[in-house]
Amino acid sequence: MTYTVGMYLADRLVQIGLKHHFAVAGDYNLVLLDQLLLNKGMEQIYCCNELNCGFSAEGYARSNGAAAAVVTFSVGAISAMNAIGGAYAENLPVILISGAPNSNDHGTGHILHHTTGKTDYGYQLEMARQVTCAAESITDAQSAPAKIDHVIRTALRERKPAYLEIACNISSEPCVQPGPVCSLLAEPEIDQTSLKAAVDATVAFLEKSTKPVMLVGSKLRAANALAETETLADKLQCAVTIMAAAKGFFPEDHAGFRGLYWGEVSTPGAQELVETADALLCIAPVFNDYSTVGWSAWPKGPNVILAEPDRVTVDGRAYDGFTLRAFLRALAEKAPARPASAQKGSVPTFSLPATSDEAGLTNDEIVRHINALLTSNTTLVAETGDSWFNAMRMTLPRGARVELEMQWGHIGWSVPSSFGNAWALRIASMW
Ligand SMILES: Cc1ncc(C[n+]2csc(CCOP(=O)(O)OP(=O)(O)O)c2C)c(N)n1
Repeated sequence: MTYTVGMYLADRLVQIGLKHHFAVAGDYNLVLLDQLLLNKGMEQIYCCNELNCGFSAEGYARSNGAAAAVVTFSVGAISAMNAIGGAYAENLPVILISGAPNSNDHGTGHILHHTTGKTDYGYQLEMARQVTCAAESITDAQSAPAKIDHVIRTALRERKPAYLEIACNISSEPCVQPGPVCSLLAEPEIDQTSLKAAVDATVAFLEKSTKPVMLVGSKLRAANALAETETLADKLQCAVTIMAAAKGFFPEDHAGFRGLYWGEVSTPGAQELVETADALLCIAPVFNDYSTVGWSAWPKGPNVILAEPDRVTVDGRAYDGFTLRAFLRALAEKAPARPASAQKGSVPTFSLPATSDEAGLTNDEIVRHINALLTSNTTLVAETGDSWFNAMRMTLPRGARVELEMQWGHIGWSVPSSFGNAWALRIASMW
């Protein structure tokens, strides 16, 4: 059998760990979908519309690390772009793959169905560039491998969605086969000089402090540094607080865990801890209007150490050229023990009013009953709106996961995202 562009794409998706891709068919991607189906390493999960398809891939990426959604041109892809904007906001590498007009149609003045009626078909690529970290249009088989690899590599490195459109006559064109995957998955190179300087400056800063506090933010999972953060907490022995969008990103049974910091709506004691810390180590935070409670709870100033996915700012100096994961790992080796901030009090929670057999179906009762159902295997997906606040009131057993979409905040996201997430967890439970 001739090896084709579609087969190349399928092999690459399987190589980066996809066991499924999400799809809605249309004239522009029919041949591509058939090519993808030839690969037995990956199942096609069919969706009822493209917005759901995009959100299913978004949910899959939450548990699997990456995902793909395959849609038809314009009438499909433009619907999916809302979910891709969400994946951008939430730092999830979802590859949006759209079928596209026949390469022979370009420049003919042909008006094609499903398009806006323009005879220049480049508008979708232009739109996609605004919500992805890399976007390519494939109109010939020869350049397909480089474009596919560029898009996938960039998405994995940046933890952002990326976009590919493939002319409908090109998916079944002959193509070279891909090499091994390690080149796509390789960890970025680390500037050891900069890393050492950042770690030394942070250690010096922490050594001068008596009651540092850690604040865990929502970009931590995308930075692949959940375990490293816990190891650092073990070493520092200080109080650890989480931001709302990072619920579940730090184990709540950890000796240092001291609750949710959300300004005025923090769990009891957490606001005072964070706002009186003489060193506040903010790890992968997103400070937006929600998380700062309308800019009233935005940690800033000389006490703040800002450890972001691509840079660390401490004591008036910025360091880059290494990953957050590498920084936290190196910091944990040298960090001093600073237990003072964690010594006072028990782990705080939002209190619920006493229940009774006659209690009605109130928010309090819903929180109580759902919380009682949570186990270390649960993934709790909290829909945009009131559910966010209910999720914050839950106490999580170790291992329980919470999914939130607090940056994008699309109502209706939770059902398709849960669907995709469940497919990914099905793989994990089969391993
Ligand atoms: C796609 C989208 N459209 C509009 C909004 C604006 N919006 C925010 S909350 C909300 C109402 C949500 O009502 P409901 O789903 O009942 O949530 P709850 O009352 O539990 O917060 C709307 C329309 C949004 N967040 N997302």
